[in-house]
Amino acid sequence: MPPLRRLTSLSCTISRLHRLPLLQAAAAGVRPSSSSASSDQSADTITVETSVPFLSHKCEPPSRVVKTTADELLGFFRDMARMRRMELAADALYKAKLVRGFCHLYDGQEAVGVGVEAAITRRDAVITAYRDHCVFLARGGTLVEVFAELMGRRAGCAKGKGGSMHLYKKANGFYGGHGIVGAQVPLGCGLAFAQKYLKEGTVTFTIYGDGAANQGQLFEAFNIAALWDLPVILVCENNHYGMGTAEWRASKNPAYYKRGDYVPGLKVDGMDALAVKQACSFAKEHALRTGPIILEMDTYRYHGHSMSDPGSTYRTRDEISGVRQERDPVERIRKLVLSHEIASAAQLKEIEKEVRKEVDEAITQAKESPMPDPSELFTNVFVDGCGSEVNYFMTQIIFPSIESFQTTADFMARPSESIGKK
Ligand SMILES: Cc1ncc(C[n+]2csc(CCOP(=O)(O)OP(=O)(O)O)c2C)c(N)n1
Ligand SMILES: [Mg+2]
Repeated sequence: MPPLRRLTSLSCTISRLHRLPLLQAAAAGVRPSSSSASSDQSADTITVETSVPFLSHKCEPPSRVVKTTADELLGFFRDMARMRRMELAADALYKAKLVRGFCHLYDGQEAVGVGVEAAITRRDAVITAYRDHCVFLARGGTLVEVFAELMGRRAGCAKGKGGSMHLYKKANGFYGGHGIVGAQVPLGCGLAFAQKYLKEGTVTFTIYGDGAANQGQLFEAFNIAALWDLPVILVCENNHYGMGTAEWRASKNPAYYKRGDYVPGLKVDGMDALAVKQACSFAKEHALRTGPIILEMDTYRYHGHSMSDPGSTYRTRDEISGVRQERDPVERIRKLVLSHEIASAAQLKEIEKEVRKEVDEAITQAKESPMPDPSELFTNVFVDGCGSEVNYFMTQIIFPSIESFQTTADFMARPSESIGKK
């Protein structure tokens, strides 16, 4: 069972819930279409129409009517609330100087993370850029692994050596976390090539931004992916800004779902987790049958580009608060849960309280994890036996204060207390 669809204690009690008046559903701004009231409501199918129609390029769009369940909606709510809380906590840790280096937050974009995951399995692959914390969590990474990695500690998913931009969990099909804008797109096509070559029947989702969408390497990757019918889904997370640059300043044609020319595409409301799920299921099927497809996710980031960007110099505060009010992905699911009488407002608050506690506990645990041992300095740099050996000259140039050694093996053989001392 995909972990994002787990049962919560709430789903056992929903049938006893007081039915909300219909007016309340209307006030919530969502249109419930059908839900049957049986004794096991958590498993019943609920159908919901996507917030806006899909726009398509060279393909027939999927239906706007999405099937879901009470369980799935509650799972989306909990998972997105956890992501939101984690990102706010990461912001605070950064400001407290416990996180150093780069840090790019995902709050606002959570529906893409959970929606992609809801449509695929862990045998499928996902690869993304540096805005990776929540994608890692969606792929089954833990809060402790994220916070420890951000703080450079051993319990991090990359042993504290990668940091915010390089979260990784190969066992769950998550291939990073990449800092070079756009570079993950050809890498993702390479993963899809391997999947096809090995006849795995799986696909790769390679996620990039609207800024990255203007890079030459993407078009080269589209070409090969289309030529070889690779099972790759090219997900453009269009949050409408690059690094302090609005999309209209950087893109002659901001219809990113059409930018693959001969590659079909769909434009999706990336603030609507159910629309994302629907589009990703459709795209997975398409990619396995026919080859690449682009999904442009229309989304928004609330924070600045990274921690050094206040995020308010190239856009107005009104724009940001308008998106929060009208399109927030967590609030959308809250309204659906309430309008379908799946849980009460108080129960959803309780979930948020539980999530806050989970995040606080994870931070405490991450802080208790030690820093990496100095002997780890040159491990995991190259695949064993496939890369250059770290040698005397490199260490003398880059780390002149570190004791000289001839090969990695010599270095590794040193007692760790002696490392760092001449
Ligand atoms: C090849 C390369 N060029 C420039 C940068 C600096 N840079 C980092 S993020 C970024 C903007 C990318 O924006 P977008 O693709 O929209 O992604 P978002 O940050 O909005 O998620 C730039 C120019 C980089 N990391 N790599
Ligand atoms: Mg962007």
